[in-house]
Parts: sequence; C-alpha cells; structure tokens
Amino acid sequence: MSTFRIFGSELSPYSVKVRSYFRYKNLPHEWIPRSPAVQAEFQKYAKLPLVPLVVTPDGEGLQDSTPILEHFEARHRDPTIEPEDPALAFVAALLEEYGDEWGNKWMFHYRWHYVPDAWATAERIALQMMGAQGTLAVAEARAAVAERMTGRLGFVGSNKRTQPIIEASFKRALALIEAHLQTRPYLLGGRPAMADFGLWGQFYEAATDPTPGAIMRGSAPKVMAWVARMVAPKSEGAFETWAALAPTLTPLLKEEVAALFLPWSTANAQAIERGDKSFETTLAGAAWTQEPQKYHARSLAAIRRKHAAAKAAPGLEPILEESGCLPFLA
Ligand SMILES: N[C@@H](CCC(=O)N[C@@H](CS)C(=O)NCC(=O)O)C(=O)O
Repeated sequence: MSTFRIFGSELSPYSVKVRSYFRYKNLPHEWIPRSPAVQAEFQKYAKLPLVPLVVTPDGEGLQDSTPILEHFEARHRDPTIEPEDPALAFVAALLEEYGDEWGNKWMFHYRWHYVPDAWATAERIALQMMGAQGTLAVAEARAAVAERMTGRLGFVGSNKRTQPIIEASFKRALALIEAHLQTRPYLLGGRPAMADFGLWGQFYEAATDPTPGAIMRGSAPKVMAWVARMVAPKSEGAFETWAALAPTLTPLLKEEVAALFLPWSTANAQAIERGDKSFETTLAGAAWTQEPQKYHARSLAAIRRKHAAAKAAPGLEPILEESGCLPFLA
C-alpha cells in the first residue's frame, strides 16, 4: 500500500487523534507538521484552512477527523475500532463526539486562559511554524500566536461565567475516567474504540500543558497511562460487554454527556437556527452563555443521524434512557 500523508500539528488534538488511528491500523503514513514550508502543498489539497488534512496516494484530500476515521474504517476493518454490538458502537460514537466537541472546551480553556499555559503553547506552535527562520522570528510568532489564540477563548464558550463549569467538568470527567480505567486499558475494554480516539486527543493535549497537566499527573495515574498508551495503541484483548462497562461508564454518560454536553449542543443548535448572536442556557443548574458555534450544529445533526440508524439495536434505548441522553437524540 502506498503512503498517506497527514498534514497536522503536535498541538492539534484532532491531528494527533488521526495519527494514532493510522498507527493503530498500521496504515503507512508520513506525518508532516504544518509550517510555511509546506503551505503550498497543503493548499493544493485542503478545502478548509484546518489540520488535520490526509492526502491519499491518489491525491485526494480528506479533512475533519471523524469522517476521516469513518472513511478508513470502511476500507480497512482489521483491527476494527467498532464494537460488534451496535448499541456499544453507538455509545462509542457518542463519547467520541463528546470528546471532540465538549472535551475541546477543557483543552482550549486551560491552554489559552492561563498565562503560563498560553506562553508555553504559543512557544511550541511558533517553533513548529518558524523554527527554521531563527530566534527573532520565533519570538515574534510566539507573541502573535498568544494574542490571536487568547482572543479566541470566547469562540469555544470560555468566559468568566463559564470558567467554573468548564473546569469542574474537566475534573469530574478525569475522576470518572480514572475510576473506569482501573481494570481495563481502553474505554471499551481491551482495544481502542472511536471513543478513545476522540477523548484522548483532548486529554493528550491537556497533559502537555502546565495547568491541566499538573491536575492530571496529581490525580489520575490510570488516565496518564492511557494517554501514553494511546500515542501508539495496540490491541490487548476484546471489547467488553455493556454489562461489564456500565457500572463506571454510566456515570460519565449521566453526569457529563447528558448533564452538560447534549443540552449545550442542543441550545447551541437552536441559537444557530434562530440566527442569534449569543445564547444563554442552564447546564446542571449553572448559567452558561456564549456566541453559537456553527460547526457543532452539524455534528449534533450527524450524531442524531447515527442514533436514528442505531435506534433498533437491542439494549441501546435503555442505556440512553437511564443515562438521560435519549431526549436530546430523538
Ligand atoms: N472538526 C475538525 C476540527 C479541526 C480543527 O479545528 N483544527 C484546528 C487545530 S486543532 C485548526 O486547524 N485550526 C486552524 C489553525 O490553527 O490555524 C476535525 O475534527 O478535524
């Protein structure tokens, strides 16, 4: 098989997610850090100015990490990241979506809200982009990146009012996943699933940043081991059954996905439909306000389509009902 090219960044959760997937599937690939030196080549294939971009040996450009994983999963099944049980496969897709869309708020908030985190990350991005051009170019780029990215905090919904909700959610998810990973190497058992790739990208980035990294190292050794494992995941066994996973996975669905992520995503999509410039909602009893995020309305529609297709799967409705997810998906 010829080689795929992945244009990405070590600092981009969606890029490292796709790279880990390629490693797990043993798909031959070249990792190309995005920089001005590769910009012309990047633009030849990219429809959007976003990483990751996968270029196939036939010269097709693929973007958006979830469809990218689905594209390759349809063509290279073995080892599959999709559990045979369709109910579990939907839970994995829902957790991937939660990681991609809500987990990104933890990552982005900690990275650009706290000054040491912002400067550390801006330095790493500047080195990747401008390292070849010398110290002065790196220093200038670092300042520009820090200013641009801290200015974007509001886009993901990080502001004075939402800060406590985002930080409490990060710590809660971390504790729940820490409990869940006590007896298994991956979220659904002995091998990685869609859920691992989505959630891991965000935790991997958080682990490299000073503030959330310290929280993770201080409180979640199993999550840290999973973060390391997922850099180049290997199958260590079979997927578990829902019955085995439920005791420690239901709390994550209940307290995070149903209590925060799905109501947020629904309120966001409604605000876009109304054409509102900002929206307010209540998440688990706390007030949330932000300007709507366009992309997320599309991904909510996508997860609802996946739910409609999986609806008849034995055992799925009770899982979603018990956890409180169902009303947001129907
Ligand atoms: N939904 C997309 C998100 C991609 C994305 O937001 N990429 C960010 C980096 S994490 C990006 O390229 N931002 C533009 C930039 O940094 O210039 C995916 O899953 O691939």
